[in-house]
Amino acid sequence: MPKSLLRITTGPTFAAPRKCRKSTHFAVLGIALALAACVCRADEGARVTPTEVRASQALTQGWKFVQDDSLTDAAALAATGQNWQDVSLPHTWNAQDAASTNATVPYKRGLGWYRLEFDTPEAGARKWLEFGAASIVADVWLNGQKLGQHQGAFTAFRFDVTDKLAASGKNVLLVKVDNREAVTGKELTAIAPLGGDFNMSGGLYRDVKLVETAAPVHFDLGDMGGPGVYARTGAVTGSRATVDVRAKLKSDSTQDGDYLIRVSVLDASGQLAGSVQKTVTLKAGSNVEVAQEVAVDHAHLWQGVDDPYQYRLIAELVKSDGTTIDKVIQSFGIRQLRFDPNAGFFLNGKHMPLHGVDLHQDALGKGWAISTRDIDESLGLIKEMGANSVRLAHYPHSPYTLERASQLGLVVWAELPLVNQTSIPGCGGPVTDAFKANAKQQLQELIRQQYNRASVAMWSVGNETTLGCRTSTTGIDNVTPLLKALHALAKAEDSSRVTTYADLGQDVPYGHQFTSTGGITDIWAINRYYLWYYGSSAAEFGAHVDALHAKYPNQPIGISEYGAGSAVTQHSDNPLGGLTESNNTGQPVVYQPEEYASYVHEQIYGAIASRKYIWGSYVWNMFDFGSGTRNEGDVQGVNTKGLVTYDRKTKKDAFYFYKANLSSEPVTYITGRRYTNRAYATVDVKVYSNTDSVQLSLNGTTIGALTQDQCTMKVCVFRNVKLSPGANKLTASGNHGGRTVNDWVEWSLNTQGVRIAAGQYTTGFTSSTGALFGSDNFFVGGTAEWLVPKSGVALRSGVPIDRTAVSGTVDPQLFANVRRGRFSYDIPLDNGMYSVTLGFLEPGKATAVGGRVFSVDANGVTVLPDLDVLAAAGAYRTVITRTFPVTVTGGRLKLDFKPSVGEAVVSNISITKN
Ligand code: GCB
Repeated sequence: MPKSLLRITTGPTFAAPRKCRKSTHFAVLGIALALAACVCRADEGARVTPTEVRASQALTQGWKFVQDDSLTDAAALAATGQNWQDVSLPHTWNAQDAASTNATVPYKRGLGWYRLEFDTPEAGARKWLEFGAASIVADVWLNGQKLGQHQGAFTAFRFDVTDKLAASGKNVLLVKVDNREAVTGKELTAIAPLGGDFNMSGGLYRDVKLVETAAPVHFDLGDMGGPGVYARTGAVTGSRATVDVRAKLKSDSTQDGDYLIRVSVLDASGQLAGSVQKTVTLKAGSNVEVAQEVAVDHAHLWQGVDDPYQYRLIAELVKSDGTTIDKVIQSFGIRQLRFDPNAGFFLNGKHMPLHGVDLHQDALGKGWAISTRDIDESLGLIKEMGANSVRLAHYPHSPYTLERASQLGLVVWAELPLVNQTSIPGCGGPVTDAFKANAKQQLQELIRQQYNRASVAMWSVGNETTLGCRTSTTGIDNVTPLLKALHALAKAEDSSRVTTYADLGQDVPYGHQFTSTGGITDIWAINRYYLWYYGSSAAEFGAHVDALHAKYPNQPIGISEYGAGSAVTQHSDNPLGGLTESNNTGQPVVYQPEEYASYVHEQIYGAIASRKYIWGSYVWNMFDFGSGTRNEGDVQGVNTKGLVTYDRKTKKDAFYFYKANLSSEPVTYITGRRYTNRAYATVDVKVYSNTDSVQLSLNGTTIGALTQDQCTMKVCVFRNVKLSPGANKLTASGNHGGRTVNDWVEWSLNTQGVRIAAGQYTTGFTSSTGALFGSDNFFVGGTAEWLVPKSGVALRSGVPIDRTAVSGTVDPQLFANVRRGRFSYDIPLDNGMYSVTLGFLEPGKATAVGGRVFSVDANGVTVLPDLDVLAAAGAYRTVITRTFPVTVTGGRLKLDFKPSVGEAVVSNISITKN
């Protein structure tokens, strides 16, 4: 702060809040710092009102728009916009191509031109144009004069246009918005983010306003898009709290003047809870920062979702005649945040593990041009699920989102858009000064613009910036210095909050040994996709987190991402039956059954919840979202890891797993409800419920009941439920303190016998004869395998993939996977006589005749002795089948696959009743 400009005044008398008279007359002290102050009691100064002094005109209607990469600045300035499209804000030209579930072409990244004619407002001393955001770079002209450029897609920026507005008649505002991709040699390489698994909608996707101040002296509108007034909780002692407030002032006056800066805190009912004031002399043209402390007795704390109480903080700039000439009004919560490396997160001293979700800012058919209703809908679903925190990935979200999160009590992780890379191309390149400067600028904008939000608990300086960066092999670490600089900058901007970071995969085996990021920020968090991109168990995940916790014993650790893709039209009878298809690998279809994702959430969340040192965790992601490079599940151009579909209409099963665990509302939810045409007559019915006990009935007949202690993590499983041919109505009734919460599903069974696609975790493949195959089920032991890997570690291993096609069958899909090893199938069947057909092929090219020999027993009797598939088929990946009769007497058929050389294999099993 330029303290030399701050002078104690010679004693003008300011009208003060009622009964606050004694210190309203200021003494001449002649020193720069100590200023006279007055603290008002809560019953005083009732005239402080939350009424705006500034005028503000929304510039959202009447825009003309053209997306045209070839238009030059000169041509655009000369254009009248006559043939351009009529649009209103928020707007993006990527509403369709970047936000659809069927994105077949890359979304358009280029130049968008916006033109608006508007009248000069009559009143107002200073006039500022305020842009909520422009993605990614905006060049702005007013009446042909360049106002400037803003670089960065997510933060607000303003221009003082007082002297550039037309004296009379229309003003012409022209904005060039550029969302081209960062490519070597192009200017956008200096702007974060340089990468990311999400679409960057181009356009003026938030609002634009013309703000008029009443006087030439005002709270600073030129402070990186911030409000100019910055408040934070000081001390909380007993029921008394102090609020530290910094006000930045700007004089655009030609004269020096004396002003009173009054800061008041109003409670939720509008009563004054505390007030303080100071006088300053503002020299013509100067900037001054004034720090004050407001005391609030009987402080009502902001206690997250339990009690998101907010005050209103009102900063007033008062002239010597008592007129309030500027006012900034901010919602404000009094709260204290603490992170402990061993005990996690505390809000106002109360332990509160953060159970959250990650959120992007897009919506189906809208991209980033979302409305406040869209935001309400998204946050409403997060609240409904019972989450208490949200990570606003991977960039600054809108002020409305932050305001609503604060109102709802959601603890917010706010993030700088530094994603995946710090240089172009990739990791080998140095971080340019321009890029560093831009990252710093965006971080300052983020912090200043969101500083006053009660909900914001931490500033994240980036996400996965180590992608592909192996300092050990490149000898270059272009991540650590930048993260350290950003951490230091965040602390300088706001020492009241912690910094954090979302790490890609430090110390994860599976080819993720990228540059380490632990130990840089105050707290830390890790993005980990065990059971999805890598890893085979939650125990493995847990051991990994424990090891990182031990490695950084003083740095609180959280889980910033985990999750799995899922399609609501793809299902599984047994999610453990096959291998995950985790990303697009050029395959025509990438199957992501909903039930597998539920399994991942149950497992990983279980491991998280049992570790008390983890300060918080975030599901990736609350909603499916647009990501151009993806082609997975039943959608294209979408990341499918949402707990809710892109259109917000379908809550996937996993949503209810969390709701049962997190919400205080009673939940009874039968999973697999969208898997209606069942492949198997015998099913395990899984109910998510937090009620005291759940009862299940089938077609009106009670099957059984489970009490909560017979369930694990609110997962209650009714085993071996036998469906009848045709329609089956299953009803679950949860009993919750005398209240009953019901759910029902209707499944049909239109198949007879049992058909199993071995090694496959997706159900519903139909043979050329119309027979329905369920996913691999009833197996004991063995390992699932693809013939041609579809994703995961196998694909990343660099080992060439053998794509030899399957021959000798019209149903190659049923032979795409195998179960291998020494294994059995224990299949529930009605007693009777059956015919069993097993499908085989030799999957491995390296196997020679005699290299794989096994026998198959049915209920203890060898039915296929010494089978050598390769010898029998005559060629590798050529199908053979073997059929044998069985008689079932004890309600089960046990098939044992017993290798004598190598491993046994099977591709599919068909059992039909004679
Ligand atoms: C991550 C990234 C996130 C991706 C996510 C995924 O680690 O931080 O941006 O979308 O993984 O789905 O792979």
